[in-house]
Amino acid sequence: MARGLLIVFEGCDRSGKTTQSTRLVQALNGAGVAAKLLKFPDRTTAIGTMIDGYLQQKTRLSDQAIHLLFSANRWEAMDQMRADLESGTTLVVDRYAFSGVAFSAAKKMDPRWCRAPDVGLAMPDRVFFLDIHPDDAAKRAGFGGEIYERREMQIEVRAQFSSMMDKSWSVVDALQDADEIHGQILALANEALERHRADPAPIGRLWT
Ligand code: NYM
Ligand code: MG
Repeated sequence: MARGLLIVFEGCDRSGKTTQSTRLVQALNGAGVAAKLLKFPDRTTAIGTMIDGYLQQKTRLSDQAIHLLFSANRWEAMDQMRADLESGTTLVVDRYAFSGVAFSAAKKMDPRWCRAPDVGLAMPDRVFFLDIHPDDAAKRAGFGGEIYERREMQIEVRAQFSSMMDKSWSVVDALQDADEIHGQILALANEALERHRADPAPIGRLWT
């Protein structure tokens, strides 16, 4: 049996990643594809609780400490993720190490330092980037509730994401109707799954 694919959603805050990643997993499961939804930060773990306190501005941490906690929160999930991928389950992940680099580098931290703690994580097969201008995101309900949800920060984060894109990324216009976005992403995901079934690649590439 072919391994599962690692599919990641990235984007600025309020771009619709949670909605779209949830819908993608539902659609894949409905079509008989084994797929599981994951989210980073995973706020349910002990490390995730510390991250949540920081994001909600209840606790303060240095830029370096919070960066490393976000990375540790991915590492604590990695063994299970690898086991799932190897047993044929496709993983759909709401944010990943790209968010780690984009948000920290947007605070003027050294991008090379920011990439380092994630070195060795499984590299995604496909990344869907939900693109929204921060002025439009700011109009959406809930924007501004957490620490990084400020216009200037989001503009810098968006630029950081742009600098990380390669051919495994698809940029999707997040201002479109949710059904339209879902249709586009499902088509892209099915295409990737079909290609993988025809020519299964092992879990190879690692984060560098
Ligand atoms: N975030 C998320 C980071 O700064 N670094 C990371 O490694 C990850 C995964 O956390 N503003 C930031 C991006 C968001 C915030 O994410 C919470 P979400 O998806 O809103 O729960
Ligand atoms: Mg958020």
